[in-house]
Amino acid sequence: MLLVKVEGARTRQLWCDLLGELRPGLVARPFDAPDARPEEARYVLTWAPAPGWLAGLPNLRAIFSLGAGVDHITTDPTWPRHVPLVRMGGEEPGQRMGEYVAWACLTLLRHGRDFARAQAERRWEYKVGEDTARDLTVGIMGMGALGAAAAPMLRGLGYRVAGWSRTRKAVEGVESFAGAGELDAFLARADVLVCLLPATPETAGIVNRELLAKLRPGAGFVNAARGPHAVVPDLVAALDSGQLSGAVLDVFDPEPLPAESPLWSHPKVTVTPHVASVARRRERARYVAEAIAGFEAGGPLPNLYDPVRGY
Ligand code: NDP
Ligand code: OXD
Repeated sequence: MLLVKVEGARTRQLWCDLLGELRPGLVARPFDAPDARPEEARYVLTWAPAPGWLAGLPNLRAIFSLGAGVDHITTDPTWPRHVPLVRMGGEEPGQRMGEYVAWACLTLLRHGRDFARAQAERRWEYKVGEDTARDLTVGIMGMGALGAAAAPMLRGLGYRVAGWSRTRKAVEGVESFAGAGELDAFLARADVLVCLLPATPETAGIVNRELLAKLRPGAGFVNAARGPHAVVPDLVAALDSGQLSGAVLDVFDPEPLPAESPLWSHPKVTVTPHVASVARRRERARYVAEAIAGFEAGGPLPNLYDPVRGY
């Protein structure tokens, strides 16, 4: 049995219906269904389970995260660490994240925020910048599945692309920087900094005053990873001083972004509600169904969380 624990009774049922269709024989149930027995649960599909809930499932074989990030699961101190934790994968999340990053970089380049404000005030604001994408370097922090998918899309628009990761990468047309020792050189390249890192103790608060000061003056910033990566007062200070010319933010701490946050009304900030890469439900259900099929046939589970790396 697979238990689905996500918000909304109708949504839970939709997941169960899809999983049952894609893997006939798999009994998928909303976690709160009358016949959902914790001791029979072999798999769960979840986003942010209440702390302690996973620990109450004694016979789990795998946990499937609805998202590529799993911090909403691993922040539960009681989550069963001996159970494999599968991060969402497949092709669609990369395509969608690439689209979001491309849009965010272009909206920074082509003054999207200024035009949206001008339109809301019925103002004809003529503004054409000097640069084209070909004049700019996008620096992607986090060259994993999503960063690697975004890079060629940016290249296709004409941007130069640099990537920073823990280990060196060979992605065509992308200058690779690796580890803490190469972070400053990477930052010095970036006209637009894009954060696609996982949330780990090492990456918490990484986009702070010190880091922002190392970017080229007037750089843009895009955060589509996790809210805790960016220190909001430092971000606002960099925007106000002109060190940053603009920011596009999809993720916040907490979410939803509280109404009193200065980010909502900041003239240089575009806010989106954690929508950068939400793959279609059917595609995600297919990924889970295929992973279970492979696992039950004796193969390995894909895209596993590594407790040593923390992502
Ligand atoms: P991956 O695990 O595939 O990639 C993570 C990348 O970050 C890797 O390149 C890794 O390096 C690098 N990295 C991790 N820690 C460090 C570090 N300390 N220093 C330098 N580089 C580091 O993850 P994904 O690409 O699939 O996803 C990235 C994140 O995006 C997710 O964790 C999630 O938080 C966020 N996300 C946001 C979504 C949204 O809609 N806004 C949707 C989906 C995901 P290496 O390659 O060397 O291991
Ligand atoms: C995430 C996701 O991890 O939506 O944010 O996949």
